[in-house]
Amino acid sequence: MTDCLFCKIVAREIPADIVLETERALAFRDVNPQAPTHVLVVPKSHHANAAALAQADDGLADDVLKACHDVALQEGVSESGYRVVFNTGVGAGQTVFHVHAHVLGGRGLTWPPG
Ligand code: DGP
Repeated sequence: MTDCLFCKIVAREIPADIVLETERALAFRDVNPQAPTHVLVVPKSHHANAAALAQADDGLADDVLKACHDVALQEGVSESGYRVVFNTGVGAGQTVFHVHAHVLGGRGLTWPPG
């Protein structure tokens, strides 16, 4: 998609601190981190939200979730615990409409989230 911020990051048209790349997913640090580890994991192809990702072909959602866990391992938060969040829809706080998983860790995480 031409006018999508995260498509532009995938295409390297906008810089990002990339921490992991697979054939179909890209992970980069959130510009406004909410925890010591705060990484966004996106499919390289454009899907607006988690519902669209779930309906994508060929296990793309699996690839994104595996990339989340690989990020957690790489960041050293897999043992202490981490959170994977898909804000889905404006009412849930989604502001960028290219689906992205927030991988948060490195501090205590309270429940329920705000
Ligand atoms: P959400 O509110 O769930 O749609 O999350 C969008 C996240 O994207 C938010 O935490 C801030 C992050 N973000 C917005 N613009 C940029 C950017 O240009 N670069 C990076 N790395 N992150 C961004």
